[in-house]
Amino acid sequence: MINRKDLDLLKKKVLESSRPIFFFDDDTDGLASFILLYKLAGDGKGVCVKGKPVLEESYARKVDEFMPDRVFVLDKPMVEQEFLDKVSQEVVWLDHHPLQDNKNVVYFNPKKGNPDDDTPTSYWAYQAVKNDVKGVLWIAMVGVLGDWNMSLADEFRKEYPDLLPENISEPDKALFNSKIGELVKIINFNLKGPTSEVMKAVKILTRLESPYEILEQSTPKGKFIYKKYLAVNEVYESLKSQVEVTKDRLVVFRYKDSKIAVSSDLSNELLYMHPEKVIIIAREKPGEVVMSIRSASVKVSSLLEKALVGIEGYGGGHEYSCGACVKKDSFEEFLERFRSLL
Ligand SMILES: [Mn+2]
Repeated sequence: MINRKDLDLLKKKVLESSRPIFFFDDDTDGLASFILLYKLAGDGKGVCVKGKPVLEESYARKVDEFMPDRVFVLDKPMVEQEFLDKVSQEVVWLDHHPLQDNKNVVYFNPKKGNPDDDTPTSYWAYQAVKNDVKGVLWIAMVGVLGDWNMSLADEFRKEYPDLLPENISEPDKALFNSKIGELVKIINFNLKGPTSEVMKAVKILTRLESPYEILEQSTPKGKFIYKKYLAVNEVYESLKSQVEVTKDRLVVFRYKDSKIAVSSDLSNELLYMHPEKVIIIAREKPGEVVMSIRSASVKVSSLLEKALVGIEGYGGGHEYSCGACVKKDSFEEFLERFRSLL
């Protein structure tokens, strides 16, 4: 866990910044972490870091352009040391992925206290700001649940019993069978597509006051977010309908780059529908194939590690849910190896 003293230090760092910049991961956990800290700061700029788990050196240019007084990195598993060395401002990094040993950074991670603590970034951001920023529990819940975690469920249920029914205690049930799960999907789909569009949606999301603005489309801002979701969902549903599930234990679905990356979402939903299968959703990009791999019972991250030996590519993640990228020419060989390991 991250103790109270560190959470207060994080809060102090945010409050003392008059012009902070926030680099956040392109999922609901990253986004919620940003919105929570941004609301505490009352000012600043958010940058959604898409596509890769690492914050690369090239993002130092964004820092030079904006000239912030402090830099925050939220929910990114890795940061290139060159980025930290280039940036002259203090960098504060809040994350919950496996511990890194970078220098020149103030690093908050629950794994420092307990290596098994996976509690999402937005949970810690919420604990840091909750006494100072009101009405943001639903945003924190969207972030935490989006990472398949129920840490805020009890607190949330008390305030929003209609969005999370009493009988739901598992994250997958909450994600696919409740209003708060629907909200996670809606907000998540607003993070898909071209960065300029994403940032427009993010700006609107920072200004919402209630989840019902979206769920009931009761304000123009809520309507905007819902409409973007519908457009992405159309692409998503069409891809989903093309997936063939046979007797084979391994379900592989390969699709071409359609500007919208939904592999992670699709693999999660397919696993929910077919919990006995091992799922690989592969998106073709020029020259490479990017995959989301899921299973409920097989530790796919160790299969992945073995299958990647000697192949041009990389990957990693959690035991039952991971991602990988291989060169297009190596994809078939990778698949063959993965299948035989399985
Ligand atoms: Mn996360």
